Amino acid sequence: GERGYLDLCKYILEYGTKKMDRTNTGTYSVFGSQIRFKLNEGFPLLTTKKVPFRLITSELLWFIRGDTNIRYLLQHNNNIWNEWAFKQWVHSDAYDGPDMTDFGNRSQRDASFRKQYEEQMERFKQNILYDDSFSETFGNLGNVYGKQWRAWETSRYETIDQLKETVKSIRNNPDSRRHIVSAWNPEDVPHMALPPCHTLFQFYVADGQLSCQLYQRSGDIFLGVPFNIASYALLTLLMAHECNLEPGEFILTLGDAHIYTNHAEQMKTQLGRDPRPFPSLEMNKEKESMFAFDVTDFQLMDYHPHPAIKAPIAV
Ligand code: THF
Repeated sequence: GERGYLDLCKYILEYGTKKMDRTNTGTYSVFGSQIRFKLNEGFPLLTTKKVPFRLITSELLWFIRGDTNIRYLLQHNNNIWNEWAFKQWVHSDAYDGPDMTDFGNRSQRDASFRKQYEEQMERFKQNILYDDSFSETFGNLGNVYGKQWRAWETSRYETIDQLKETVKSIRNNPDSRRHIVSAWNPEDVPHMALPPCHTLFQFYVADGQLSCQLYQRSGDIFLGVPFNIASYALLTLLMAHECNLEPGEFILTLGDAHIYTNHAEQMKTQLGRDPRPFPSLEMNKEKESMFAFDVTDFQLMDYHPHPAIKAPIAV
């Protein structure tokens, strides 16, 4: 169940160090922790608050496609990466609207600014969706997950499809200890808007079961981590399906695990709720390859969460 997640939340609130961060929001933080989920005991989508599963599927399929442009996400009404692309636009010479410096923090403090921000964001989304050249320039987040997973660039000007190589190695050499996909490309890091939080993952095969462990360098425990858990659990199910294995465990290992100070009240509300059984997930088994899956190929069953809890994302 989600006990491991809830215990970590409680621990961070109680013992976390108060620490400033990149976004100037402030966090409670601990370094080095681990949560485990047995994937045959249900699909690990939190029940102590409602987590929007459809956003998780479209984001994961976006990574798997090797796509780094938010247009695909917007076409699926998924807004979780907008702020990152928006930032590139409002800081460029092409931007002609009101000053959007530090929009993340200002839009929370200042209602009239918030209105301006929402107008500009709406204009931005329409441009991404319907203007090809605008979306090429400002919708692309650079060498983020999709790029590193599917087309890592080598010094010989070749590309490595880490995901397909990993499928091959799991199938041909299941006992290998090298089933690894790395999103952390040190050459690219200085040039990225947001260096990858999910740094590296490894698969492991034993007793006909496929397990996955993710090393996440930085985890936004309230907003991001519930997404990250479900996303990698889904990736493990897809990989197991593709390699004719049963799903084993998903293990999340966290570097800097933090609760933003402006999420603390929401976190306490969530901690006051009793967890319910995890839902189950049905996938379209007619599709053999994870590269062929579509958002409509997943069906979540028996998901009965407590209500959603709103919180602002730190940008
Ligand atoms: N930035 C920060 N500060 N935290 C993150 O977790 C994070 N991500 C991705 C990139 N930058 C990040 C984006 N992932 C939500 C969830 C995951 C995100 C971004 C935003 C979010 O706001 N979720 C809401 C619902 C939103 C909606 O319905 O549209 C929620 O209540 O869960 C780390 O992967």
